[in-house]
Amino acid sequence: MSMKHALALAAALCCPLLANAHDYAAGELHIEHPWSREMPPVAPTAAAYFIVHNQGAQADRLLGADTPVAAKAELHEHIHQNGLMKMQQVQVVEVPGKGQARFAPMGYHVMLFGLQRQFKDGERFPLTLHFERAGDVQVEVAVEKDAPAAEHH
Ligand SMILES: [Cu+2]
Repeated sequence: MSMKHALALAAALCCPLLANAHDYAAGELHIEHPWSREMPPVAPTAAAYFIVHNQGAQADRLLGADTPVAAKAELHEHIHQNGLMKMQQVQVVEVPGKGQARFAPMGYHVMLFGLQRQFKDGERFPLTLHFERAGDVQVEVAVEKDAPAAEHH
């Protein structure tokens, strides 16, 4: 392989990693960077995170989600109870008007059960979010080893 070809290949490999942040628009909603943490191959579940921004004045509500890669997807929250962290299913997550709903580790998440297989760092899988007003929004969830930088603040 010539030097020129090697450089072109390096560039082709570099850019999908740099263009890692991705987002989706649906009506007044903006869904920022859906991602999931890479799990061990034997893990029975995985969780998806994202931030829903609502630019409209009216609130919307996330009613549920589904994906072809898992048997079941549920909306979950983490709660403190008797000094323990546990998670439980919630029926809806409100996205306030001119506000946002954050899905992040130790908070709201979309819990995936019965995965066909665990995905690896760098892979993506489809997820459909069902909103009361905005309707169905299909996003791609980026699988990452570590939480994106935005999650640290
Ligand atoms: Cu959960």
